[in-house]
Amino acid sequence: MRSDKTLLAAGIAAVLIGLIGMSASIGADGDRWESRGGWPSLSHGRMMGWWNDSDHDEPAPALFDDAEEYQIVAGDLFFEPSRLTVRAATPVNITIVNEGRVFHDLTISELDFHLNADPGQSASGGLEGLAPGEYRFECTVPGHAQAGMVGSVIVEA
Ligand SMILES: [Cu+2]
Repeated sequence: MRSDKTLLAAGIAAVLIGLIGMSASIGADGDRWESRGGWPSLSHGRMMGWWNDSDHDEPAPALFDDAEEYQIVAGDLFFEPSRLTVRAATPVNITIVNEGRVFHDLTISELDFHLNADPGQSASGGLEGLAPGEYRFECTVPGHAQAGMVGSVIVEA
């Protein structure tokens, strides 16, 4: 006799198998797009550099005490919120929570700021002394920024 637990386990296994299949197809699509030369050359070169340098292994920027805390959810393929407004010259800690099924990062190239998070994981890093302005962030996994994983940190005076 099958118990509810058995059915639940079978259901979870089916979902996991489905997710693995989806991840594999995302990777295959990325390779296919790349071989067509569909990426803008500048971001393609930068992204390839990012992957080759394995910056995704580097530690997150140090957190600050008494900082204002902000959280950004990374999904497949979006950031929520995609706009963050912070005050200039105020320490800020940013946390990325990856609720997606694939690896994502949050990179502010202009500030050399990188947060990397595997599915179900989060990562936090600090920023301080920001001058007023708008700083673009994006996910640097090939194809993700083009698919919508971009946003801005607005620093108000
Ligand atoms: Cu991503």
